[in-house]
Amino acid sequence: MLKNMENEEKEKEEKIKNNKRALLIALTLALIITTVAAQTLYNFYDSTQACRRQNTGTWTNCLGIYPSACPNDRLGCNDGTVETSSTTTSAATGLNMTDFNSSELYCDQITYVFFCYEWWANGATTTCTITVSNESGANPTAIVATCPGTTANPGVQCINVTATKGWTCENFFGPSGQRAVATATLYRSGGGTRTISYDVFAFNITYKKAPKVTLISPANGAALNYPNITFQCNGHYNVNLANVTLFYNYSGIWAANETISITGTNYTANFTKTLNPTNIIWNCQFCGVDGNCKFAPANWTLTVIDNTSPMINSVSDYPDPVQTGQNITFVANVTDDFGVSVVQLEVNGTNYTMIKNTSTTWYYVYNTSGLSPGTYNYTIYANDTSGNNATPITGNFTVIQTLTPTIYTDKATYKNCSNTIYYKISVFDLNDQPIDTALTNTILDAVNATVMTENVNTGNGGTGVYLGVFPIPGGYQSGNWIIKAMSGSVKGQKTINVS
Ligand SMILES: [Ca+2]
Ligand SMILES: [Ca+2]
Ligand SMILES: [Ca+2]
Ligand SMILES: [Ca+2]
Repeated sequence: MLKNMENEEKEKEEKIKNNKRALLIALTLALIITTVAAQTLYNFYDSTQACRRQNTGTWTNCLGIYPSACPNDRLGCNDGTVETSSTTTSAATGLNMTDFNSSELYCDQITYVFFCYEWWANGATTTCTITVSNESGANPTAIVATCPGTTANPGVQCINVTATKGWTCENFFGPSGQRAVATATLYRSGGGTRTISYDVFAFNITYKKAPKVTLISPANGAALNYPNITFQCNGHYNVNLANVTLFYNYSGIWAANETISITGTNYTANFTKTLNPTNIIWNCQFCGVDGNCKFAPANWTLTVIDNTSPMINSVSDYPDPVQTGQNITFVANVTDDFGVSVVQLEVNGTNYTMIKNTSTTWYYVYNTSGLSPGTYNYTIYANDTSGNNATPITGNFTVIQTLTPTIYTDKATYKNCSNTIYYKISVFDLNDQPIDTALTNTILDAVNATVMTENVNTGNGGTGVYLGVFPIPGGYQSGNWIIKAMSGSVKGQKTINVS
């Protein structure tokens, strides 16, 4: 029977206050203040589910109605409404009571258990016991061995039986489990009928509540071959939930990773994380607005594996053909589900480590000085952070002989003459290949600044001879002059002297 709710509320508040006071003192005294989860205590008063009485050695139904409220429940309230049992012989009499509340789903921990009773007999009794069991009646432990008096005096007695049994929430709460049972057994002393009256025969439990937490996915022990993983868990409570936190040891240390503020009494949380291959354990902690927090009963394990090879999506090389001594740049596009570790280029029997440019692009600039004209194969290799190898990709490129425009001048030294110099330059392709020629005569001053450009010829498709005339600006009448000839990326230059 539930006690008057108002009184229960007051007692609950008083216990909370005392609890907070004790906590404050403990924290003040402690040199090192660690995290102390706020826990609210709850009281549970007898919710008798079943009652049987023993009359002259035979078990039979009780007088009251169980479960029900007082006074139909005759055992839960100190109200003078009593159960009775009797014996007319030397056979035993007594009472057997089972006590639980299946609708309370959020008991987290039993804090205290008291057994309260008030009984009396109409005459002398002997060999009296009250036992308690946390196994639905099995393995009872005697907590009372004193026979009742013949009046109600001294009133309700409560015995602290917290340490008598290893009480669990299931003994008193939830849909199923081994239940708490109390049993009285008495015998008459002398002759005649002995009737025993029981006004109170009940457990009184103080317990802590917490949300119920369930881990949903990835399933315990899962091995997943992808980096983006959603951890899903559910919490429910009889008061609103405040937040849920994902905990795991991904960094090597068990720690909170992310907390989500939530509302309502039932919440399914999703935490999506990008992980590297690893073995982790994880759990979710839900907290109610009453400050009570709870993890799922057991951590789950997860193995993140990478057994998928990286992909070399494309390779390129430029310029191709490349002239001897010039650079050729190799580019590879490589992707992986977790991460590309190394991309290598093999040219002419030597491996070169390519350089990461973007998340998927790797390059290497290779100088062809060591290569004779000809066609060469190259191969790109890649592996990921778990050591999986990509299928190599092969390409080729051609090295051609260097084309250096050769500059001929008609004189070794030029004389300044009225600030005008006549010059004659010839440019030849050594292989007599068609080339796009851009011939410039660029005069550089002492600080390497261009002072004049003229006589540009392009696209004649072959070798040629170019003649030009240029004036020399004031202040630059003498010194070394550089003439440059360019053909694509190939260039030649020559220095002439003006005196
Ligand atoms: Ca009473
Ligand atoms: Ca009563
Ligand atoms: Ca991979
Ligand atoms: Ca090529």
